[in-house]
Amino acid sequence: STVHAAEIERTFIAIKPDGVQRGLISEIISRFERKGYKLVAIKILTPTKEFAMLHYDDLKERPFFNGLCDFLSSGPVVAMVWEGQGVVKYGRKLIGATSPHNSEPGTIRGDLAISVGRNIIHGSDGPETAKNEINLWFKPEELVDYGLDSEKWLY
Ligand code: 3AN
Repeated sequence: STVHAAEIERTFIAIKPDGVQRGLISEIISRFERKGYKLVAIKILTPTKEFAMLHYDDLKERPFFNGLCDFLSSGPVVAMVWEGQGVVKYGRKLIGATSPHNSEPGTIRGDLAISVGRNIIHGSDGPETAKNEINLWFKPEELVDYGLDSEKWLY
């Protein structure tokens, strides 16, 4: 079926410094790609601490906030935007529960991580957060457009 541009759902996914250092970039990308999602933006950068604090602003009251921001800004991060039907919610499913102790085998964290403070990947937790995070990390011109019929062979 034809999907109109306004309906195309996008989410922000980041491979955190531990995932990059452990050589898990291709493993993580391949899980999203094989599912049928489209990569519409990607870059690698080391965020500043100030930028990490903006990204995690909703967690600023939590006791682990400072350490979390130190960690996110400690090395290269792969920032991505993925697109496709249900990608926000299903992306969270691919990622698995926040604590790797609770994430099921078959999920990224369930298969690849053991510690909540080093859980290798971030994914937007809802459609509004996704929009805000995409705007924070990317300029509009950094996102590619696959066209209106880009999903015709998938669904
Ligand atoms: P998620 O990343 O699954 O959306 P959030 O938004 O609750 O989970 O937490 C954001 C990040 O904060 C987590 N990915 C994790 O790295 C870190 N975090 C969450 N809870 C803890 C905790 N109890 N101790 C240390 N870090 C934590």
